[in-house]
Amino acid sequence: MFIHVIFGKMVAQKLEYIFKKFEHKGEFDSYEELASGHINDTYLIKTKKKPFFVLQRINHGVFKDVPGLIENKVAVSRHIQDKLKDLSKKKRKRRVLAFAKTNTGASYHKDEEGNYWNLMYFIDDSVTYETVSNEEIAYEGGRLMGQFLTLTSDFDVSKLIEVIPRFHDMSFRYMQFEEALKVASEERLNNAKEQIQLVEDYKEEMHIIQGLKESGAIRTRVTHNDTKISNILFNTKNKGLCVIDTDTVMPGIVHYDFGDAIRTICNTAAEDETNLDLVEFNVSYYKAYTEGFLKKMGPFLSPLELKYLPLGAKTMIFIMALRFLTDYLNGDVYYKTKYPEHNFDRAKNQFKLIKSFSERIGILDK
Ligand code: GN1
Ligand code: MG
Repeated sequence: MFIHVIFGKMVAQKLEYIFKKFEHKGEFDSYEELASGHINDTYLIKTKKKPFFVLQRINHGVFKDVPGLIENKVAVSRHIQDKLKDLSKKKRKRRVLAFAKTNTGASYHKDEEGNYWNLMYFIDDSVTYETVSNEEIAYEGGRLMGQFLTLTSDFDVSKLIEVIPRFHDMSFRYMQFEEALKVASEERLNNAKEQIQLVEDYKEEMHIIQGLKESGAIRTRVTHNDTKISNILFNTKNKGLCVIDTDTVMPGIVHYDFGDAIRTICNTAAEDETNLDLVEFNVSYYKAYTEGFLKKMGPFLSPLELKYLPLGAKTMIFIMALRFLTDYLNGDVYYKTKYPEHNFDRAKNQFKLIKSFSERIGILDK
């Protein structure tokens, strides 16, 4: 308890120190860790008088070019702010992330230990979910993601850096998996026998979308690349407000964003639920999400992009299963974990979801 108090005070002092490096009128009062992400450290900074802020330490082990990443997300936010200029200032502030500048006019602060920090304005009276509990939320999630893609559709994609090269590239992820098989412990290889076989079973089908991307049949556009439900902000009446966590905004294809959202929205349980009986693919949420998504994005899609959306969903569930499994085999070096089998449990969860997806939807068109 005592150690906790001291540690909490040290963290508060550090966060206050960093917070003061940015230009704003806020006076630091307290902080809360927002612990749902697997990569960065994110804190809600409560000030004596609102607005509150979100202070984030970007993991520079994972993201090799943090200044480039921050440039990406600030530029995309500005673009959206511009597109929403007909809204009142008050409304606009709730629809798109706004970043604070440092006292020296930069978009990030690099501290003495080499850590990179960025600061955003917190959007008040908002909620996020780890799972979806009704169709309205699924629909709104789809509408908001579709809107994000339409608002960024005229952004020059060549201006964005690839924050993690080949992020959703199946051959790259498969190659990493093969490397992990070579270094994994006997124990973990043995535990994961069944899942390793599943990777082989699905492998061919799971490369189809990438083939279409590489052949140029499916176009590259600005995509978010981490569209899980917890990255969609809702107001207290469950209306979609704003897409958050834009760290991975970079060139991609529509299937990445459609699919990654489906992966979490249609899972009846959270991503790391260990009771696999609770993990099912909810088809009515799929329909609701797709309806909301296409309401915005439909006119922007080619017939081929449209045709491959269901396979995009299956592929994104698979790629996460593969990445969690790979990290488990590597000895948990990438994702934050809370216990030794955490990555393995996440992988099993995603494999169960693919199975349920296949039973309940199948691939409509190949
Ligand atoms: C990671 O850190 P977080 O939670 O925003 C990961 C995503 C995964 C997600 C799984 C840079 O995102 O690709 O979908 O975990 N981000 C990175 O929950 O690897
Ligand atoms: Mg993320």
